[in-house]
Amino acid sequence: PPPVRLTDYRPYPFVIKHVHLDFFLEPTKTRVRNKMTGKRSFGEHALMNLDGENLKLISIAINGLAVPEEEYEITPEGISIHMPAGEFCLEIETEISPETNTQLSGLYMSGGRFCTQCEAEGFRRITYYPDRPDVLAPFDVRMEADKDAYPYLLSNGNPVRSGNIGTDRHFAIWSDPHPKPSYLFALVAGDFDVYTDSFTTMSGKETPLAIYVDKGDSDRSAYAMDALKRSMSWDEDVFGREYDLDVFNIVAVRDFNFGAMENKGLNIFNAAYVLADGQTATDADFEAIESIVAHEYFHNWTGNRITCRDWFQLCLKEGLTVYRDQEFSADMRSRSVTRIKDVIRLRSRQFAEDAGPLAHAVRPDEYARIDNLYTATVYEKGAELIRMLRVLIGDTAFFAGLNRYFDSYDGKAATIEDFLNAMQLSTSEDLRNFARWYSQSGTPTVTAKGVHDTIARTYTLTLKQHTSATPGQPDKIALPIPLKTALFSGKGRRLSTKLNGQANDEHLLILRDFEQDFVFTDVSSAPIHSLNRGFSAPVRLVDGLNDANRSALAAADNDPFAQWEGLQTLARNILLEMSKDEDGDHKDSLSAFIDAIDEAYTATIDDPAFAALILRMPTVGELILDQKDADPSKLHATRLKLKRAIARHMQGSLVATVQHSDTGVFDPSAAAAGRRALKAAAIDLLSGLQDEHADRIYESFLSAPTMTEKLSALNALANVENGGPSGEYFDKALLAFEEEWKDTPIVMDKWFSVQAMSIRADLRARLHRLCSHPDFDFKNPNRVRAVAAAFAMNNPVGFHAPDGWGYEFLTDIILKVDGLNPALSARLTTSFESWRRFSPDRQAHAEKQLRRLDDANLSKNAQDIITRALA
Ligand code: DPP
Ligand code: ZN
Repeated sequence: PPPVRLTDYRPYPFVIKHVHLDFFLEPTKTRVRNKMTGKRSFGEHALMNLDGENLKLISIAINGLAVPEEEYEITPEGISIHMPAGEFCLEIETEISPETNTQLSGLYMSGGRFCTQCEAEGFRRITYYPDRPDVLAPFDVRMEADKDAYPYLLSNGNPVRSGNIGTDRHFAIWSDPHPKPSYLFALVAGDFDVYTDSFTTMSGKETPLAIYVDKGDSDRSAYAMDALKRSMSWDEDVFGREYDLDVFNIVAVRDFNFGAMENKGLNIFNAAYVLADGQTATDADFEAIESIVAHEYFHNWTGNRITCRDWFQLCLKEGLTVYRDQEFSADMRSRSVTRIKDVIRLRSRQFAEDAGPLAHAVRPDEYARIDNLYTATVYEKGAELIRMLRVLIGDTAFFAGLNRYFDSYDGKAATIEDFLNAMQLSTSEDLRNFARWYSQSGTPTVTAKGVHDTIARTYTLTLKQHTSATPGQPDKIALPIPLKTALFSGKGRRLSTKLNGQANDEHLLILRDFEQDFVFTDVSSAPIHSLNRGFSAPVRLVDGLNDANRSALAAADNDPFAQWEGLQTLARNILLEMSKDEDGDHKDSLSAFIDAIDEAYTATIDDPAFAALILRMPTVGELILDQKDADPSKLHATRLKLKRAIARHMQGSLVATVQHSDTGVFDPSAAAAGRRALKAAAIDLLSGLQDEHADRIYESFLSAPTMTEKLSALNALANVENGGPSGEYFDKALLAFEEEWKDTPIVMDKWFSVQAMSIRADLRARLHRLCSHPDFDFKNPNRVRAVAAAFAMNNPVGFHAPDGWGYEFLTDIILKVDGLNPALSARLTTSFESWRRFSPDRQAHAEKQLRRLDDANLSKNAQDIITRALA
């Protein structure tokens, strides 16, 4: 099929003024009566096209009269109906089978309950409808179901009425006054425990809040509720945005393709991002819950009140909303630690995507399958563009522009152009070139070179930008790249210098051309430049410094991101140097590096979350980005060697850190999480000394008071390579873990994934055991991801095994999943995205498996990824 193109966009020729949906809920035979009123808005063609997929048509009537068969046609995409002139009331009745819907798109069953997922194109699997984001209508929904099996009946908007029908059945009616596109529709029916609270909005309206979870889980909803209330209040304080319905509901379901979904007034969440307490969730889980609850809530304005005209504009809501949730997390936690984690995620996921065959623009101009556009580029790079825009135009213009955007497009479906226009009207900075960031794919590399002139007392910084060709975009144009920059003396003192006559100790350089000189004046001695501070632009930087400069900066830089980045760059360099020359002893560079780490660690120990990041070495996945013909096993071995050297040197302080444990009640705060993160980093380093600390690590597992500590010990045991007591300890620990948590699926997902990420010699046999475990379920995305995605995305040593078994294992899983859930199989297939970066033997094995997939006649979603990967 031909791709969907942005230039083919045409407005829909009908307005839908109101939708009334009636659901008669039965697992295998649900009846849906859909009554739409509306009229033609332009044009004369009498045909109305509605989308529909897997629907059984029962009846169709216009203005109360049955439509004769020759007046409509069922098409592969839906239905075409001859419409009369003027206002119409179109009634369509269809039947669907939620129970057999394993794609988890549309109306389906999870754990015996009805639930929905409609973004992007799931609503057409519920009823015939113009299933596109630019058709907005108010919805009323009536649901009818068995009373005992489905005591709660929920939908969007406000509850209107409910009651009994005879003795066995009941109904509920909900009404959503805010016009919305169909992808924001939601329905839930089932039995739950409910955790309730309320929030009083800035205009004094008390709003009941509720979280619906599995029976027995309501205590574990407290943190999500707290995060929701903080989000509501933060959006009022920072963006002036208030909630707008009488109630707000969240439902947790176990079978879900996304993390969560922002349906108007009825968010549906993957249960993994709702339920948490100290016993069952790690600090990373708490952090994710906080940010996802916030993300979905923030969509109420950026996504729901103002939605997207078409799916090419996906970043309009996602990039902006990720930016908003990142800022929220930064305000709730440590700003610098949050920023570093965001950059780690961007670099490991988005930079990798941008560097391979799946690279695409933040706003692409064509796509084959919309489900495959929910990518790191649209989300994470999309967020970076908003952040960069704020740096470029300043806070005042940024917030003025956002308010203008909210005022101008509330209740409408907008485009990136609309958003940038609102911004442009609020700033004197010309944003025309900035728009290029949305259309050009690939990560720019900025190369820096500085020359000091002692006599003129100037420092000339020459910056160049280059972006490599990406699929469909062989030639690149220059982008405006804002780089926060400071100069330091050789002794590590920050210099106040002049640029364009302005004196400052930090300057904003905007690199607009392919090459540009920036001349700093009043620079008495040769400085060291610190560039892209705070990661002000999403670029790769070749800094033009030597390692001595970087060590000096690492010790002196007052920008925490720059300090951390300096050490990461040193680590990357030494790792690449060591892996190039395996037999060399690299004594001098090693000891200089370890001193720098030790010094930074000691200096930051009062901020444990930050100190933990200092101890973190670049992952194999990150190192691969800098390589051709990469050999992950070798990079892993090198990385282990480096970790071992650090552990040897810092053993005393690492052991002391491991022995520390907070006492008393569990505290999910960022400060307490930081202490546990540091402990985990220390355990991880000590595990590099193979079995030397096995007893200590096992003991730490046994006595762990929190899931974070339990899992960090388990991870450490998983990553001691061979033989020795660690192996026995690992298996003993796994048995104990399984015994304790076998009835708690979200916790058992961790048990599956810690094994899938292990690098022990028995990995392959272990993976096969996991897939035949009685609790393994190809229909449950969390469980499949716990094994397959954990392995393919977080275990580069195993996945890229030189004889190709890792590729074959993943391929076998994709082949089994595809018939059940194409969105999931396509997602797993993206693990092949970097296959051309690896050594020739690995490439041959990967290609063989991609060809196998290509020959298997898979879903359109999976085929789209396979075709692009092989192109
Ligand atoms: N539920 C997904 C998200 O919030 C898609 N909108 O990003
Ligand atoms: Zn989102």
